[in-house]
Amino acid sequence: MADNEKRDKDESHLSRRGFMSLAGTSGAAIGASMLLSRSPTALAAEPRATTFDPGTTTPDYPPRQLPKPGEKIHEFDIDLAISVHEIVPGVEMHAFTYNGTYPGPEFRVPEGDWVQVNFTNRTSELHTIHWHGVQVPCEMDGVPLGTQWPVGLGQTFKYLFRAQPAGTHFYHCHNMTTLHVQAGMFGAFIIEPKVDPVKKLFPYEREYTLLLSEVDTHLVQTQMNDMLKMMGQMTAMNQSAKLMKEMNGRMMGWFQDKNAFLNAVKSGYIPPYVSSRVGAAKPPSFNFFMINGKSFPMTDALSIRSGENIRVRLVGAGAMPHYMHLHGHDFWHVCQDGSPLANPVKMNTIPIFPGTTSDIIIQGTNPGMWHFHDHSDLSTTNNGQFPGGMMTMLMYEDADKYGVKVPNVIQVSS
Ligand SMILES: [Cu+2]
Repeated sequence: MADNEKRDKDESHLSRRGFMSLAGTSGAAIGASMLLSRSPTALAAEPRATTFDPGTTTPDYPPRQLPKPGEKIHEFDIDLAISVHEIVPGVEMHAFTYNGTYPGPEFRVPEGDWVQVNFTNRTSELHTIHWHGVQVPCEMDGVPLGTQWPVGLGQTFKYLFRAQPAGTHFYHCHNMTTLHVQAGMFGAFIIEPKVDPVKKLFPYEREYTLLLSEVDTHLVQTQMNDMLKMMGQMTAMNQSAKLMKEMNGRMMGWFQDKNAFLNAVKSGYIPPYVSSRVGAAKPPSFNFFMINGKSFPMTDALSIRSGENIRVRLVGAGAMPHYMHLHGHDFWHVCQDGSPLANPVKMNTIPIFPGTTSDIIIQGTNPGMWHFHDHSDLSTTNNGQFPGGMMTMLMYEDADKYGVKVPNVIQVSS
């Protein structure tokens, strides 16, 4: 953190209210309504998640504690660089990648253990990491200018926090989030519970994590080029501390508070949403829809055997809702935003809203090859062509044994 704190003191009093308000999501409300809609019976092993007790959102460990001498710390290095990512053959994009992969690596930590992530930025853009759903101390929340200075070229920020609460969570960049998440800055963060009520109820061996997201490849290409050009110039000019100080305010669009912003507008400052300094100011028009960074037919299938339970962790990592539908089966919705549900809900289509995670259990009850896909027809296309996008297959490894006879072909056009 030291590097980030060394900047000018008077820059550190910027208003945090605007940034903090971005942190709220509708996820908690969705989870709560699902919890309340069922009687608290089935998952008695996790009573904290099953009753309406105002205390149940209290973290198990005080978030502002620090590790005591001798306590184990899981240490991870994350390097952010620019890599080429292939969504489907013929479609490559430049991406911001955590440790070179799109999405970033999946991290798994036991509940209650300490985590230290050494995040090094090797691009000229500014970045952070936000630990979505994790009850970290405020300074570790990764909101640029809200809780920390964004991490610049060549800088390392050490994120230190305790892994809580248990469940399926994720991490992502919180600087220029619309662009940087599309460019690949997200990954799964799984906190493994001491006792897993889901495993107790539905014994399983295999599990899969599916990060759902989408990208406007044209917008990412244009904006990344423009931003890198601008940031490259700023980095080159950053030889003078005085110049950087002026640029922070005037060029970056950072203000001490609302009044400073209003005064700047009165004296001629044009906000970027009125007239962008870097490329066209327009919202994304998504053309590729991905599971773990790949679109159909390059998505990985889910393997299952008859009689087996598999756990699937679904993460709404992008900006659009998705409606994951499984053919030929019902499945059990067992966790929302990491927390086990009071009573699992049986369904065949589950909405995954941005910022939410849902865990489901699929039971191997109908041998065959089955589509599992976003039921929004928009999202089962590649650049407007069906089939493609957010689609994968549930594949029974023992389908032959049951006499299943279906054509096994890869389709990229109909
Ligand atoms: Cu970023």
